[in-house]
Amino acid sequence: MTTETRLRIAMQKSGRLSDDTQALLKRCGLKLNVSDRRLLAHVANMPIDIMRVRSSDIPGLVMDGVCDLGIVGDNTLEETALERELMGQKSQYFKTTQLNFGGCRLSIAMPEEFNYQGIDSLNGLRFATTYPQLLNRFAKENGINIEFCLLKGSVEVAPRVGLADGICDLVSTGATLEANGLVEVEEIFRSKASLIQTATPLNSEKQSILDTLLPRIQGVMKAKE
Ligand code: PRT
Repeated sequence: MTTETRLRIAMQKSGRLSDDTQALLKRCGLKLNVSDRRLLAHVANMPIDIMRVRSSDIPGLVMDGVCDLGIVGDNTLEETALERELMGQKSQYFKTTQLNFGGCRLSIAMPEEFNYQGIDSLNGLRFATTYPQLLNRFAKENGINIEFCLLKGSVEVAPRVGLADGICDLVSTGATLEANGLVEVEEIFRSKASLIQTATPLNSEKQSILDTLLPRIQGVMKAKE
């Protein structure tokens, strides 16, 4: 346990989850002054600090106990947990609340002209992805061998430029796949944003802040249903 008495929450600095996360915290009554340059923002009316980082850093910060809570997509969370397990690093956390934003699916998509005949037709192919661990788990569970190349962005362009046979990427509306001549063939993971909590025990001050905050978060989620 630490002697720190302010609850530290990690959220995405900028991107698809940041506006919804900020709106959620504000609706919970937190007075937040998030300016682009300050990466650690103090909440004025509660003993809470908000750490604004890249989404991909949030699971590790919570798993290592640097942040007490984090708001992150299940896709990022699961990918990080698998990666850390593989490297023998600590990957424990509690999923405290499933949030109702950030919905998407991680899917395999192939060029329109590909003759898809079921999962076996993906055997031996190469995929561009940001999520190699989730893709690897899917391949193992389905008894196929695949190769992958890691891309952190613009994954959809990979088949057209000859980098990969197909892709494994996040999809929400499907418009990006369509614009790049790709067709979704297998959904491998469904995701939403989650509030996660460190497995490191909280001291009594932090626990009592969390006991105040959690019902508010759950109330806001219920009101949005
Ligand atoms: O912060 P950092 O840069 O590390 O994270 P990031 O690169 O993952 O950031 P960002 O902002 O792109 O995504 C943050 C989180 O939003 C993701 O981890 C998901 O949990 C969630 N999310 C929900 C999505 C999407 N929907 C989504 N559609 N993340 C990305 N996309 C991309 C997808 O990669 C593809 O390029 O949107 C495109 C497809 O969208 P459609 O609508 O055309 O299907």
